[in-house]
Amino acid sequence: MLKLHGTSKSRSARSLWALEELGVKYEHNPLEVPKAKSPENLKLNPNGHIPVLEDDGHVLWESMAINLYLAEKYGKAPFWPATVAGHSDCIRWSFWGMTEIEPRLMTILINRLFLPPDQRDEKAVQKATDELKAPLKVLDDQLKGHDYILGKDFTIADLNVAAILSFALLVKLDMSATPTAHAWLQKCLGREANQRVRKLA
Ligand SMILES: N[C@@H](CCC(=O)N[C@@H](CS)C(=O)NCC(=O)O)C(=O)O
Repeated sequence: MLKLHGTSKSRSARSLWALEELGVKYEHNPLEVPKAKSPENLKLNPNGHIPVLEDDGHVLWESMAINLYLAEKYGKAPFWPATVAGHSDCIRWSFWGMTEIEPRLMTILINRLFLPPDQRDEKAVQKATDELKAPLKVLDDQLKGHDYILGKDFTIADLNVAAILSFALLVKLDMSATPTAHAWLQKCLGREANQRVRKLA
């Protein structure tokens, strides 16, 4: 039995979205962020983070690893492409999201929403915003003439990158210079499977 630990109000939303897209049966433990370092969760993930997936005794953490695992084990083409080259494209774009996009968006998120106002660093926000321009243009160019990142179909690459980029909407990042990427992001986040996740604890 599949079990996903982590509230939808966290990065666990990414893996819940993957589970919903795949249409598999799973149990959801909506563990809240402050409880991620509980003794029970530390036994599953020594980092004390969510999400954590359990699949018949296999315990997996790191949201992107969970999603690629779920796509490979339970997905079919085109969501999980049929070829090794297609798999490498999904891995490539997922790593790209994690390294080029997520740290910068986290800097903005922390300094715009999480820290108390007197501890916020506006210079760090500006630097991260500037640094996002080049990778967002890469995504925008990739999507020109394509419905989705790998072509005409929605894949785990779209899900992973859109899930990371959903933070951009939270911090109201100006994406007007990359309108194709912005429209694609809205389209991906508007999918029914993701809307169902928004209603979960
Ligand atoms: N790189 C990890 C990050 C996981 C992570 O930091 N999760 C946060 C919630 S969004 C967490 O568990 N925070 C609790 C803590 O650090 O105590 C992933 O993508 O799964």
